[in-house]
Amino acid sequence: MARIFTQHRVRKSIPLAEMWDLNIEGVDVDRIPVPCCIETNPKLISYKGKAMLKTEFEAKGNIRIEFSGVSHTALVSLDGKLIGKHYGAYGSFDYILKEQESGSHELQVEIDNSFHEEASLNRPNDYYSYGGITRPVVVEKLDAVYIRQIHFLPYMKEQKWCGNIKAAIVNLTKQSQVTTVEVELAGQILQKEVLLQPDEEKEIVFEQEFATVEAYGPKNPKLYMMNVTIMMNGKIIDDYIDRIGFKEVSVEGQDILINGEKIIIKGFNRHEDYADYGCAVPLQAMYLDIELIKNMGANCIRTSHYPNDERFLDLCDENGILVWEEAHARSLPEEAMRHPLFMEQEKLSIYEMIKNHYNHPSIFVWGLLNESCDYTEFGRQCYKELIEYIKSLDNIRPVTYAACNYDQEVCFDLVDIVSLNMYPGWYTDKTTDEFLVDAVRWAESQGGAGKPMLVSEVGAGAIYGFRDRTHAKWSEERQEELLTQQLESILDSSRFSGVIIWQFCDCRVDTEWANVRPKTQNNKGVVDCYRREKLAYRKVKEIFEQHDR
Ligand code: ADA
Repeated sequence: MARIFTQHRVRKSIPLAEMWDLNIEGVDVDRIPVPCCIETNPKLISYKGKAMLKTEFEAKGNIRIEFSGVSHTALVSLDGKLIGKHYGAYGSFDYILKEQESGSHELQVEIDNSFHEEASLNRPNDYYSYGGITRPVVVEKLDAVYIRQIHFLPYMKEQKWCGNIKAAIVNLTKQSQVTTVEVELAGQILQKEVLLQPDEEKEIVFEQEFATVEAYGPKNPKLYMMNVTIMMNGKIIDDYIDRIGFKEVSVEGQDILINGEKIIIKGFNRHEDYADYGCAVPLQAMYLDIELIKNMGANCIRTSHYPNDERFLDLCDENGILVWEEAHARSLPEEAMRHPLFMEQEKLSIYEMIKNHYNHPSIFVWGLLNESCDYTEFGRQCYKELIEYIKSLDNIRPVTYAACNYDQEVCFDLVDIVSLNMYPGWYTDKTTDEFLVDAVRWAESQGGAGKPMLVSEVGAGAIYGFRDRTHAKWSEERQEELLTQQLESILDSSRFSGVIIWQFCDCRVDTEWANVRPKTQNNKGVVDCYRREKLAYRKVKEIFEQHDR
């Protein structure tokens, strides 16, 4: 997996070219970087359809090919043979290929970013469905046995930190293998002898007390390297390094607690979108975003409306920025949730998100189905099934979803935190205070009584550079004015555990939204798509720093 730290010292990754061949029928393009959005090429700036990407690499024996993000439908072939099909632009997926012949191998990926029949989560929307291999690809050499996954769960017992470590190891051979699995963490070494049958996968569990470690939190983002190795015949044949933190998140009455301490969320919704690079946001731009968000005194990011690049989560971990990570979906009406593939594809997005991102200490809540059909019996069944599915993969972190159907909601009883999107002064003349009173009434009367409440979206639009003394709509002055009213009211309310501003940066939207989106962008960022600050930037900084409760 592409991370911002070294994840393997023993397991070797096979170098891949940075430029791949590109073939699109009828379009005169032949090369593209990976990762990259195809829309970065001016000839493809609004292209919707199929594209073929190809590269070669040298390898032999067992290999693992991992894609961290292909948008949004991928057909993957090796040496002309189909090895898999994947749908979902924001999830990591991998293939294990055994005993490959020594020599050059051709990797081919046919991508499709059109709103085709089988893409239940991609529909014309208030963000852009880019195309391409938009996140890094890694090819690794594997030995006879490898570590598929490590999950770390920290918890407090009798005032001492403990850790539950689950290692999934896989025997790739037709013989049984005797191995030693070792975990090194915070100065402790844990070992277990493991016998694996041919082709067997086994989960090895370690429980351990870590009495001397420091807690992880926004003010002290203390990370520990967890190094897991497999030894066979006295030789280390595989390793897996991850960064973890000792943190507990819980919900108590109306409060969200981190390590038993009440937290007030001051955050931003952030789309993965950077001007000409689209959703293939370079690490440098991710780094800039974190610095700008930190500089405003924010302590949280919501990954609206899909799981993010793992390198971004790594940056959040080390900067103590809390993360609401969300499975892929935005504003699906009942008819979309009745799509025959919807449930399967939404579950895949959830599965890949939690399986791959489980260890990130920055993640404090899982989200799903932003502003979707949470007001009908059918919709409720979907929410119920999906929230239970999330809980089956992680029964520790709270779950929430961002609602906007107010007095129609029938799903607040299913979540741990009640979250509402509202745009007082922008989409409605209601004041923020009036909205908050209504919100509490809706929550209290529709299954969310006594639960923590968050304003998961609030904001206003502004076109960068449009300044106006009359504070006309779309002016930076109007945005600043509205955000000031909204944030002051929400952060002064003791009933709410915080606010997440819509949004950090302007982002491209699908052409079908052009009529309601100047510049075919969602312009509610406090910075524009080039990260140029609007007037609201400094105002938010002032308000967030004032409200340091
Ligand atoms: C919604 C939605 C966001 C965005 C926002 C807006 O609440 O969740 O994706 O569309 O409104 O700008 O209107």
